[in-house]
Amino acid sequence: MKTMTSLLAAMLLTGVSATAAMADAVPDAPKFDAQGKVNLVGVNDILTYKALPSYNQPDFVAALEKAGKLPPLKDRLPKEPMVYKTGNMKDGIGVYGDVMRHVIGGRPEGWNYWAGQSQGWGGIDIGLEECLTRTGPLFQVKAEELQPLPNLAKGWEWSKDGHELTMHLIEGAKWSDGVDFNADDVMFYWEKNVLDTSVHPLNGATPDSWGVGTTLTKVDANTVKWTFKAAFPSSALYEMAYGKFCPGPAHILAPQHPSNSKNSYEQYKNAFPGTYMAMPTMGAWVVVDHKPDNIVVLRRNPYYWKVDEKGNQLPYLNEMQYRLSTWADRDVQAVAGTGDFSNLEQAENYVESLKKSADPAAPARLEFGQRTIGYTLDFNYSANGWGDTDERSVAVHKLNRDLNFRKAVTMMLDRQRLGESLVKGPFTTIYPGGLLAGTSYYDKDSTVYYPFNVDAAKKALDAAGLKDTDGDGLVNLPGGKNVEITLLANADYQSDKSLAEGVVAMAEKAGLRVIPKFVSGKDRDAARDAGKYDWMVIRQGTEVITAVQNTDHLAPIGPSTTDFHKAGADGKVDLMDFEAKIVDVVNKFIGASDPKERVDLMKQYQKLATENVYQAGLTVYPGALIINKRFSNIAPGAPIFMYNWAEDNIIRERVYVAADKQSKNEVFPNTLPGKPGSAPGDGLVK
Ligand code: BQZ
Ligand code: CA
Repeated sequence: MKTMTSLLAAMLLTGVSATAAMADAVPDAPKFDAQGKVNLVGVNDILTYKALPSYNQPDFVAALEKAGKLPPLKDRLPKEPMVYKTGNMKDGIGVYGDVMRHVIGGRPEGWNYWAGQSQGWGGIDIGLEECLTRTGPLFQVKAEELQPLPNLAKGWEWSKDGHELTMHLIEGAKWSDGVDFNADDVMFYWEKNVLDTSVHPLNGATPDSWGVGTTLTKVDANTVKWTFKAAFPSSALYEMAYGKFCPGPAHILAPQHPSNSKNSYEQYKNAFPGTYMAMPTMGAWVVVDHKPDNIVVLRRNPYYWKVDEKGNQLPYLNEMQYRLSTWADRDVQAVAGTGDFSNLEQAENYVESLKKSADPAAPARLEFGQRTIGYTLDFNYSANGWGDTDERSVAVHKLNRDLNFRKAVTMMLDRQRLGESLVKGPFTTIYPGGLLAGTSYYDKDSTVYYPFNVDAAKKALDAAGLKDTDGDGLVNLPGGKNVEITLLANADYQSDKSLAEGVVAMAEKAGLRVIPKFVSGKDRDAARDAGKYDWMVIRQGTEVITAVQNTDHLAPIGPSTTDFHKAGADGKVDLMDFEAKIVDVVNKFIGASDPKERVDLMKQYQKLATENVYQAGLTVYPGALIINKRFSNIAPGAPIFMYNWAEDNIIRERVYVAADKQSKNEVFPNTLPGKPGSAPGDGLVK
């Protein structure tokens, strides 16, 4: 296992990365072992659902209950709460108190997640949106037992033929305002936010996300039933986890929905602005204050439906804070100890962060995981009107659909140098595209790689019909002007900008003019979602790590499931031939239940995607989890990104700080959230 000092030493040694590859074989990545050792367990070792003889809560909450300011604890908890098993908690049963201070680069737009509003990312929405199943903690589940954890759905059973899945919801649980949670919340989300295609939930849920043709019906107050075209579709349960099936409070949302009011869809989306506090949640903490560009503060949810084996109602931490700053500042504050948490994911910050946290007296611990941060160069493939339709854009989108052109693009990229432009040493490695090396469904022999070769790239441009007809060193469209390509990248991350600048420079060398478009936060998301780009540098999602999560992002199995090819003006996705094969393979994978068949299908996906340069991989590297040392119950080896981000993976509701280590950083000590719609910092129960 690599220690901090040997990692630092390795970085000073240049030239450790792989030599130039033979054609087609993917070069072996420089060895990089994850630092933390994961303790693999079974699903039933983590949690269960049962009623306990008695329950406890923080003293200040008990005092507020005694003062009649909220109902008795036993009436706030469900019939059978979720119970975390002590055996799976690294430091055991915890104590109440303290706050976790996050620093994030996003900005809350409002609280209507179900209509596509971002809450600033960085763990805010992950904490607020509880989902039917849960997958973040699956990094610790042994392969033979791998399946999504129950969550709001506490159990389920398949019909004999596997086409129906009956799902049992937690009974008697309540939203943070005390209103019952039940199947009506699930059905409102499904019918009025997923099936209603005028609504676009954040994180991309579409009617096809659980398999084309899938339906969902209510059986009774605590039971819903899924019906699938395929038998025993294993992926479906993964898509019922974060970010696709996290139902919202129907009693608050439905009155604002266009089907029940005079609101337009835009008004429905904006019905719960950033100034609206205490939006009901099933999560462990509730928003009580929001100072724009400054901070978001959340206080513990007195109706939270999870406990430990001693009956202590979770969470242990009374408060969550999110400082509104930059993603880079998150790393700086975490290693300095003025912030408590960071997913170290921007390679530029690795040197400084490692140096600072190497000191035994450093306030935070830093632990690297395996390589799961992968970047690609994506092509907008729509030639039928998704995105810009001006002549120049359409011409470029058509070029993107030409394999010679894409081969030229992938061979003009020196991935070695792109990686090293971020950080030297054993971190980055060449990423051809497709599934990431070292992940469960990855197959090296099915991975095609076109090595860096500028001359070959120029030949391929020529084969795509692009010649420099006016001799200025840049290729022209047949009979026309120089080709000009817009390249979209997220301005909030230095890594994204550095990689985009690298692509621009390397394209120029091969005779291709590329114009970078750095756009921030929600505007970047909007440009991405509307296809307002020719090329895009983007950090890849869980689908290239797990294949089973966000599988619908791998190919346009529906009109709006991928970020790079959505339906055009005619409502259809103008699939390319190889792409139609990829769609077929991905649909089969979503519907398949036989593990062998699934492995084989992903080999087919990998071959088709890399051979056709579907998305041009750039580089891939490991991230590191930085957490302040005063926190307990952080599972060893928790990755920053796998099935989900670390803000889910570490199960924050069971993280605690020992009494003698607790800080005095709570902004609203001894208070509970007020009523939905309160003003920021107002109406708290005390
Ligand atoms: C982690 C994550 C938690 C979204 C976001 C952000 C958005 C994207 C992506 C990551 C941030 C952090 O990532 O970088 O470390 O905390 O929030 O949600 O990049 O702009 O749209 O997909 O997850
Ligand atoms: Ca020219």
